[in-house]
Amino acid sequence: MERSYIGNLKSGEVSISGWIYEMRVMSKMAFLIIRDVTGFVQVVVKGDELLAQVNDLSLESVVEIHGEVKEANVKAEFARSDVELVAKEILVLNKAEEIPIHVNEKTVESSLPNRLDNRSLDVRKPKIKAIFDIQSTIVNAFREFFYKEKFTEIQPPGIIGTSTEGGTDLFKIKYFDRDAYLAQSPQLYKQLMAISMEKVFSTGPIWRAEKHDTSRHINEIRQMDIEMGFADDMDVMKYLAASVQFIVEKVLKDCKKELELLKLDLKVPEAKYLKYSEAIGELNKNGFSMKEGDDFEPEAERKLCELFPDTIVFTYEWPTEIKPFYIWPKENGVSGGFDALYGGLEISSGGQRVHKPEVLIEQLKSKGLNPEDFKWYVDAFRYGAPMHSGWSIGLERLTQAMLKIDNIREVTLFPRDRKRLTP
Ligand code: AMO
Repeated sequence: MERSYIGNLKSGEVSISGWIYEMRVMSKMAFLIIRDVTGFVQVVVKGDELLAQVNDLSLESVVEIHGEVKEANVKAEFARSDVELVAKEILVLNKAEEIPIHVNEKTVESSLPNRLDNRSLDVRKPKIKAIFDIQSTIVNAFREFFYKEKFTEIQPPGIIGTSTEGGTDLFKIKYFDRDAYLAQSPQLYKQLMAISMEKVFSTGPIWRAEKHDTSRHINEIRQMDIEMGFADDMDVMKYLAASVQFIVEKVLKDCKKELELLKLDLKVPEAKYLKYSEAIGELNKNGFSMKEGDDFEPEAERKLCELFPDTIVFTYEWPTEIKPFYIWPKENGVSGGFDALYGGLEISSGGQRVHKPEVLIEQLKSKGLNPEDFKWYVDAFRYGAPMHSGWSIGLERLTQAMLKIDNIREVTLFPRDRKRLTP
């Protein structure tokens, strides 16, 4: 018999396949809750032979069940409330051993390290799956938005010969007889494409050898980047606000069930644009004592988001000295660099770039870098490079901010941090 999905069951004889999420076995009857990708359904098991079979089963075993769909009034958590299945035949496709973490959310929660060690089981929980269903919608919506805006998706390299974001937090690897590094960002490559193709975007993993151990840092990050010719910092900040608003609208529309499961009241954010000096002024009015040239500590980022709730707070015209070499120096020590804060976190940074080789060489030197190491990059700007700007959103940070989740590892399928390299 052809497989039916649980979400589509209406009436008659069917065959379903899935995992055993819950089992209640009594002397004359058993109730199973079976899960597949479309939902949960209660299966009623009667008769000595079937009951003996169920007695030998375990949670999360994979089964195929043939039976009759009946109208019902089911009260089990997650399960379809309108129908149940009366079992006629149970085929055990793969019996599960005793599971190391709880999958059924009615039971005690397992610790995060334990859950991450068993991620394949962990995502079987509806609330955990909901996080990654929403994350999938986020990436898809990001792509959809920039396709609609006529950007080209590019595939920058993951192995690079020179640092892009400064030398300290690179993972060094052996590349045949040379040293190479894992890319910290698609930065230099997306710029080379923007000065030729004008509008580009990318999504992909990058690596940072930062020795942080916090709830918002990981060492392998998924970045969603754009880069755009003939655009300044304000132009791309507007794109950032519009794309995040589009992403949130899409999640609100397509992930209603998931948002409900996570008990989230998500709102489409507004955008607020503050010059760096204005942001410092706001913070100092609210008990901080910051001075020009200071970077924002996490408390300052949280405070700015508190002052402007449900808002993407842009801080722009950051001091040139604390922004990377590729950020355009405007006048009076102020740069074309910006950050975007949302839900208490920095979700993105970006800026207008240096598109003139002589300025680029000066900038590299002023940051203690050797222009010779960047020759291929600097030279590209000699052959007709328009002004250009861009940014990068950390996918995990955006998910964390939208879903109000404390630890970034919760929104990373297989986090890579200082201690964790498996699974
Ligand atoms: P930046 O280094 O600020 O800028 O990174 C951009 C965004 O990526 C995310 N991110 C991280 N998320 C979690 N853990 C980390 N260790 C981590 N590091 C970065 C954040 C951050 O805002 N090339 C520039 C961007 C540009 O100018 O276009 C860059 O990578 O959300």
